[in-house]
Amino acid sequence: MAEYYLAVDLGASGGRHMLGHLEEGRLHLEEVYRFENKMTNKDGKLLWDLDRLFREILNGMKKCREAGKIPVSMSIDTWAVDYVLLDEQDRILGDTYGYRDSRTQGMDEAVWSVIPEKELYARSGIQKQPFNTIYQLMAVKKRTPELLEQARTFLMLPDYFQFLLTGNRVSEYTNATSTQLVNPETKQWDRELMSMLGYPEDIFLPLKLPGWEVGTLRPEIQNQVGYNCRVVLCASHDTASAVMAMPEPEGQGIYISSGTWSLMGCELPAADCREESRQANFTNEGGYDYRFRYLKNIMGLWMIQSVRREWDCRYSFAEICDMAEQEAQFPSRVDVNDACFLAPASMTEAVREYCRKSGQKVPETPGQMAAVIYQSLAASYRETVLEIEKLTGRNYDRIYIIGGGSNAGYLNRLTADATGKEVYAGPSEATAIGNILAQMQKDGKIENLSRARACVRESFEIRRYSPANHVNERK
Ligand code: LRH
Repeated sequence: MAEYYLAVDLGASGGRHMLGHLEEGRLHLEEVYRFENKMTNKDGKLLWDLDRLFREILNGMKKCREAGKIPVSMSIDTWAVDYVLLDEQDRILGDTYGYRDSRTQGMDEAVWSVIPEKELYARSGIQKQPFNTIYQLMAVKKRTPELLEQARTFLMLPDYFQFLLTGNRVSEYTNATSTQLVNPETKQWDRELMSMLGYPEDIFLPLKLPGWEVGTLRPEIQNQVGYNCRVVLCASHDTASAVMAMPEPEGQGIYISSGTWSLMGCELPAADCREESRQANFTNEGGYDYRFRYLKNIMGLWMIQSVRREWDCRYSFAEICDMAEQEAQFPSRVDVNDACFLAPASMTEAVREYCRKSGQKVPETPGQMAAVIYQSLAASYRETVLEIEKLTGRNYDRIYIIGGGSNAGYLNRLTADATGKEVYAGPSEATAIGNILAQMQKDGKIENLSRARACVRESFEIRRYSPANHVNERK
């Protein structure tokens, strides 16, 4: 009998339940449930609907029973930085904001008035993003200080959902580092920093590593889903799970975890908190086995997802790629990391406006719009490769594109051409795979990360794109 492991992978644009099991050393993956997700605009605030997300988590768990595939364990990962504050009765205090909400405007200055920006980076190794939890908490402190006073527990979103499942409160390390409140040397909460900022330190729980057993399902949950199973921590920051599934055993090479964001970087054994890294806006996120993801956030397929929604989802992603390819000669480019693309009222208008202001040709058709976005993303990948090579003093000959965005064949080719590197694309379900691999390692089914990555390479189709001559073949 196969032993199934369940990954619940919640992304900003959709969630999925994936079951994985091993067969003769290969990982088999099957999707049991999928649902849409997005931040909702409530009275001008961008919020997550956690009740709905939790119902969807349970819906997917029920599907496992219906399929007769009851997992031996499960784990949840989500996007980083967002969190809840719980009161003494474990009820959520206030709204659960999504990271694109503008309440953090000006909060960087407020944090830097306590600890200068350079010092904060040297101490945390985390890049400046307006939405880092450290700035979100400053917004709470400034606007609704009573919530911080009433708070008894701080949990990141995967920790919160796993608390609802098991009744046990646990804080997972990789996702905690995205708060910018963890020290990359001690790998523990930076309680001194918290107290400097006036954040209540006692609401932050001791950090636990992937593989930690959170508990089993509460009786009420068992009744609803029809079974019991263990809940185990994976690397609950989705990007940390995705990078675990890089199909290269030693983790050498540059990766792009491509989804709503493009997270581009390499793995380092220790955080690089030098001033040069800060200036290039590289981050050092905590990873599995205490490896560090030295990477940069690039705006990513969010731009394509947004224009697609504005076109009423008339075209599939594959069609959008094709239309862009037909407009390959369209000349305009945008800086994809410009703040104007983070949460615009209309993405198509934001791209047009950028082109207009910079004196470039304004894209009119969907094909032209997609061409501008894909080509601009590839240009940004090129710059980032140059920065990584300069900052690490190493040359890389390969780029591994993992995650849903690895299906964008046109972008993969553009990336190979723009960077001059061999591009290896896949697996597209990297995050769910990484999630499952952490659970399997806990159970001794797979020895270590290097074996896990070799298993990914042997189990999934990885497509190769060579620069310039566009060779596309099975590795
Ligand atoms: C990708 C991701 C990324 C974070 C962002 C908030 O889903 O977790 O690593 O920077 O969301």
